[in-house]
Amino acid sequence: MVRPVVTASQSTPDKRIEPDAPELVETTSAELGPLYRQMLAIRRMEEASAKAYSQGKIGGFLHLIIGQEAVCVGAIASLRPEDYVVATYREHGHAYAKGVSARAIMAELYGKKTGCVKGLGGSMHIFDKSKNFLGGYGIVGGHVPIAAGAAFASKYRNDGRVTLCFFGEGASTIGGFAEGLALAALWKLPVVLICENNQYSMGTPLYRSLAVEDVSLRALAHGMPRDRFDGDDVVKVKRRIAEAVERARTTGEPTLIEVVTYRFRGHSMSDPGLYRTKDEVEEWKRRDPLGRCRQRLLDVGMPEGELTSLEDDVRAEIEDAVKFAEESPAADEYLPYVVKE
Ligand SMILES: Cc1ncc(C[n+]2csc(CCOP(=O)(O)OP(=O)(O)O)c2C)c(N)n1
Repeated sequence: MVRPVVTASQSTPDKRIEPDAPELVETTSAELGPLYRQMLAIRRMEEASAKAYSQGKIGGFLHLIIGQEAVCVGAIASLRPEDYVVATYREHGHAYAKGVSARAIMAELYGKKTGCVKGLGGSMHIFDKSKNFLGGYGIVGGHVPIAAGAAFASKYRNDGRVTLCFFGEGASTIGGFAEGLALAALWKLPVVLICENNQYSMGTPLYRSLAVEDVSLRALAHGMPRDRFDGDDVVKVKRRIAEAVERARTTGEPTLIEVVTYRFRGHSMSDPGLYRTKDEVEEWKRRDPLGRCRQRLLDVGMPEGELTSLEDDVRAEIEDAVKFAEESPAADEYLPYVVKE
């Protein structure tokens, strides 16, 4: 059963930017090539970590983003290096797109000293201050006020930075989300709140957890601009998020954006995903954003040979990251761990 979407109240001005446009967004191979490279590297990194996890080389939980890569890659491509990103436990791809190396991420997953959190954070706590990647959080929705706080600091310092905050549709029912949203709107904080609606919170489909399935409508209660579109086309994601980033940077106004997407695998490695039919998963795989991006790259004129060498380069990068993680020393065993500058 799919419930009808409730329309916005007439008394609240709806600052939705533009209706969703189904047609392809114009691009060039110079723009699309690097985006495809990042999406492919994230896909290969996630596949390599799934393999290592099933071999017992990675402990704890492991939440993969396979199928959703266009969202973090497109969104983060609209940022400057000094901008901040705050994400959930499904954040390996976001960290990579923000500039954290595959070596540092993979070593962190392996619990090695050379990881970006010295092997003590693991999969859900990737963090890299030097790249302005502010985590990696395991408490659903608990990181939204943290993102509002980072944006508050930018406003206070007048440093012109923007914060992107990623979360799932399940997080939109949590108190931390409501508090972060309210403060961002009230104080006009330069933050873009991005709901990656992959349609399931663990095994719960969205129609069983949300009375109103359009998460972006929450913006209306706060007089905040909103947007909602599908996450199949990485260039579209980049363009639409860039509008919100620009607004945050120039006017300090926050935006709530919902990107509809799909995860191909279970919630985490221990989830066989029995709550979805094979047909449903196959249908979404057919519109795989990675495959579409590859085809688009050929369509806009990247020669096959160039594409193959890009893909070889990605394979080598991820193989190197795995080797690096395997050969690195284990994290220090004893806590409390004192981080020295
Ligand atoms: C406060 C809190 N409640 C419950 C959990 C257990 N939990 C972990 S992930 C998750 C589902 C969240 O779904 P969603 O926000 O849609 O993100 P997705 O995993 O789909 O990316 C839940 C309930 C948690 N980590 N934190």
